[in-house]
Parts: sequence; structure tokens; C-alpha cells
Amino acid sequence: MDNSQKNEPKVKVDRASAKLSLVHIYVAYIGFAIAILCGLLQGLVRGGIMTLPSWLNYYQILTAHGVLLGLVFTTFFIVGFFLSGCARTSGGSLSPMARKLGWIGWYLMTIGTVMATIAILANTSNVLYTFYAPMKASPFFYIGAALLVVGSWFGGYAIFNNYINWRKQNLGKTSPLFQYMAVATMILWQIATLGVAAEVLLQLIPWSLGLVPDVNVLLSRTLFWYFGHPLVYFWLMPAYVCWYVNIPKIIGGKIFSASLARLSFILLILFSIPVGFHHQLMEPGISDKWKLLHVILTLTVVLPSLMTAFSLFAVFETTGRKKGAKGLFGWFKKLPWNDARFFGPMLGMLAFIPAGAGGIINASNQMNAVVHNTIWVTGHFHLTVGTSIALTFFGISYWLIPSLTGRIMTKALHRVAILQAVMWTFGMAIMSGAMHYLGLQGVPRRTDYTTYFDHPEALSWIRPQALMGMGGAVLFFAGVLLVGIIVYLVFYAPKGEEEYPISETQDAEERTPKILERWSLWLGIAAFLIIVAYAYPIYQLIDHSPPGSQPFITW
Ligand code: HAS
Repeated sequence: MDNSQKNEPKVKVDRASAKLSLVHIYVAYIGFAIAILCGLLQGLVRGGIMTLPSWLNYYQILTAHGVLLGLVFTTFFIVGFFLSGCARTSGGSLSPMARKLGWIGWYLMTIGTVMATIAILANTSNVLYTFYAPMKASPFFYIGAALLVVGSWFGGYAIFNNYINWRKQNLGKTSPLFQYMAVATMILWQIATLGVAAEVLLQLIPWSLGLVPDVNVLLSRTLFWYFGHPLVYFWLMPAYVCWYVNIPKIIGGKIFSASLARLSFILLILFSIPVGFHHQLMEPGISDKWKLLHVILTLTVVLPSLMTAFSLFAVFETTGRKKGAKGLFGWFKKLPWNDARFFGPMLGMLAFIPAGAGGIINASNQMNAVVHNTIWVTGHFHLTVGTSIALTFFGISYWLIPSLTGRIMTKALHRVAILQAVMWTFGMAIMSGAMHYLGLQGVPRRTDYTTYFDHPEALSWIRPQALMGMGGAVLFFAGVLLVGIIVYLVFYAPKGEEEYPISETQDAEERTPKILERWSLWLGIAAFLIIVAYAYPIYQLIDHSPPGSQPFITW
């Protein structure tokens, strides 16, 4: 029997595990608060609505915004969320060793974040969140980023330790679905971050310290994208955990199939790593054959998302029908639209339909030639991570924080949080819509405001760019509202018991195939695919490397 379907009595996360989880969530939201201010400024500047004072640089706030949201908010939130769910599905507490590892990870991640943030504030590291060489940041920035990654490894070790402990204590049983998914995500993360660790430790740190004169730019980008694509699945998989495991409980339903959910996570581990060249389709120096292989695998990684969509529709429809829904779409009305824990993540799911379609466009070689390096791509990731994932993380916060702090989400708070989700979606729709449109006109990404010496074409971009800035302003107010709700939930919400929603599966007799938990098999297949997709191209990049580049500081 699948353990995620056991009708457990209400289990509360104990104080020690809750504290560990909460400190992660707090840093995540501190990073979020600083990042949305940077987002407002850069939106208004890029929209031609304001100019920055001379002591502040556009690329500085752009770097802070990207690093704090893309790397800090997400990583801290994900580790905190997973630790709490692992505790909740292990009878309420993490194993003592898992707690120790979790704290080591948190300290390393926090020190790394502070170092990287100081380097950005000091105007020494305006290299954006992809820190592409040959733009050179201060060694502090790279060392800070490395500590953030190494710290997150410890977060992963904590989750692995707790899972191994659970399995030892429950011999022969299938693990809880939440833990299984957290382990799968952290396995993906450990494999993916090897690429960026190699780039930062072997190439960028020695180069930025002046120990080596130049850097192999194409190799560094390839190592970055080996990491960069699974990074987006590292953001996505926790949202899928919420959609698969938490949302069915919130809407009064059950998980459609735990085996399908597990299989989709295995497929994500297998196919989300050997695809990095789809970010480099327009780059010279990598042969078309390898790019084609990565594109084929990219289209394969769409499958688990389609499985997820199918499974979610099934949950919504069966739950609605059980509540008496009639007709083809009657179930839609039976969903709990007045519950903020559902409302935001649901808007996120809906946004993921066009967002995913945009991803498939990006992955098609010819269409990538139209959109690559344009602001379309920025629109794509604001719709995926900025809307689908962010709204899901906000929805998670509405039960996670109160259930860990011993407070409750009141009805009034639900209403405010629903307003927040509507504002966020509205702002994102305007901003991301304008970005997609402008991208198709050829507007480049990663640039400060300019009219290109009043070129007529660039002048025609001004209005939609202003719209983009206005969308950014709406987002800022929605972000401030969110921070207000989080502060209220932490310090002022009424005391009480908020449920930590973990769902059961629809079919109580469903048996999970044991093979899904045979990690050595999946790791072996993942390693095989990675070697096939990357070993030879990387060998070639090293063997035929052109003269390396000296560092550039462009700000
Ligand atoms: Fe992407 C660039 C391709 C998904 C994030 N992507 C980026 C960048 C980021 C990013 C950050 O092939 C920019 C990196 C940079 O700075 O340069 N992306 C894809 C593909 C997918 C995809 C094929 N991306 C994501 C996700 C992200 C993300 C997810 C963040 C979390 N992306 C690309 C490519 C590029 C790229 C190229 C490079 C572009 C370039 O040239 O630079 C797919 O995984 C998408 C599959 C998703 C679906 C949707 C399934 C729908 C679901 C929801 C169902 C809804 C329900 C609700 C059930 C097929 C699961 C319905 C309810 C009712 C009531 C109706």
C-alpha cells in the first residue's frame, strides 16, 4: 500500500523541526522583499518612466533582483518547505541528524547569500543571475554563490537522511509521497549543481582572483546551462509537490494516482538535465547534432508536465463530481475559490498552460532564432517561475507558516490573500504579455533603457515598454501586500491550529511498483543520458578550446 494514502491522524510538526523550516522561509521572504523593490526600479527604468540616481546602476539592481528571486528566494523556500513536509510525514519530527545537517546547510546558505548581496551592493558584481563570463564579478560574489549551493546540498543531505531513517523504521513499506518527491527533487539538484560547482570552482574563482589569465567562455556557459535548465525544474518540482500532494486535500479530494506522480518525478530527473543546449541553440562552437539531441530530450521532458496536467484535471473533476457537479464543466464551480491556499496555486496552474506552450516554442530551433536573447525569454520566465511557481509558493505559505507558528489563517486574511493573487496575476499578465510582444518585435533582453539614437523602430517600442513598467508597479504593490500578510501570519495572526494538508490517494488499494523506489537504477539511467548528451561535446570544448577571454567589467 502507498503510505501517502494512509489516513493519518492530524500530525503536528514538532518545535525543533518547525524552527528549522521557518528560518529558511524567513530568509526567503527577506530576499523577496529586497528583490521586489529592485524589480520596481528596474521596471520603471526599462519602461522609460524614471531614471536612476548616478550612484545606482541598472545592471546592479537587475543582478540583485535576479539573484535574490531566482536563487535565494526559491532555494531557501524549497528547502524550508521540504524539511517541514518531511517532518510532517515522519510522525512530526525530522531525525536528529537531519536537523543537524539542515542547520549546517542554513548557515552556509545564509553566509553565502550575505556575501553575494554585499558584493552586488558594492557595485563590484553586476553580472546578472546567469553570471556569464567574460563579465567578471568579485571573488566574493562567486564564493558566496558557491556557499549558497553547498549549503543547499546539506539541506538535501538532511532530506536524504530523514528518508533513509524512515525506510529503516518502516521496512518493506512504500515511502510517503511527499518524502519521495522531496528526495527526487534533491537528487536532481545534487546532480545539476555539479555543473555550476565545476564552473565556479575550477573556472570563475581562480580567474576572478587573477590566478589564471583567461577563461574558456563557451565551456563556462555550457557548464552553467548543464545546471541552468534543471534549475528551473528544481523550482517547478516543489510546486508540483503542492499540486499533487497538498492541493487535493485542500479541495476536499484525493490524489489521482501516487504511482503516476512518482513516475513523473522520475522522468523529470531523467530528462531535465541532458537538455542544456536548448539555451545555447544560437551559440557557435557546438555542433547541430548535439543541439538536436538536446532538443529531442527537451520535448521529452514536456511529458511529465502533461502527465501532471492530466492528473490535476482528474482530481478536480472527480472531486467536483463527488460534490454533486453535473455536466462537462460543472466541477469547475465546486472548486473552493474562496480559499487562498487553493486560489493562488490554481491561477498558477492556469498560467502554466501558456507558459509551457511558450517553452515549447523556445525549444524549437527555428523559432528560437526569433526569440533568443529577446525580452520574450524574460516574459517566458516571468510566466513560469514568476507566476506559476511564485503563486504556488505564496499559496503554500498560507498554511505552512501558520501551521508551524501555531497561528491560523483567518477568513479575512483569505480574502486579502486572494486579492493579492489577483493583483499579482494581473501585474504579471500585463508585464509578461508586453515582454512577449516586444520580444517578437526584436527588443533585446538584459539592456538598460535606450532609444538607440532615436531609431524609428526603437521609438515604436516605447509605449509597450511603459506598459511593462506599469505591470511591474502593480507587481510591486502585490509583493508588498504579500510581505504584509507574511509578517501578520508570523507575528500577529490569532493563535490556533492550522492544518498541514497532506492528501490520500483515490484508490486505497493502489500498489506502487517497487521499481519506482529503486534509486540506483534511475541514477544509472540519468548518468547514462548525461554522459551521452554531454561527455563528447564537453571533451571537444576543452580539446578545441579557442583562446580564452580576459575578464571584462562593463559597468
Ligand atoms: Fe523555460 C528559457 C524551454 C519550462 C524557466 N526558461 C527559460 C529561462 C527560464 C526558464 C528562467 O527551449 C531563461 C533562462 C535565461 O535567463 O536565459 N521551458 C522550456 C520548455 C519548458 C519550459 C520546453 N521554463 C520552464 C519552467 C520554468 C522555465 C517550468 C521555470 C520554472 N525555456 C525553454 C527554452 C529556453 C527557456 C528553450 C531558452 C530560450 C532562449 O533562447 O534563451 C517545458 O517544461 C514546459 C512544459 C509545460 C507544459 C504545461 C503543462 C501544464 C500544466 C498545468 C495544467 C493546468 C491545470 C489547471 C490542470 C507543457 C501542468 C486547469 C484548470 C482549469 C480549471 C482549466
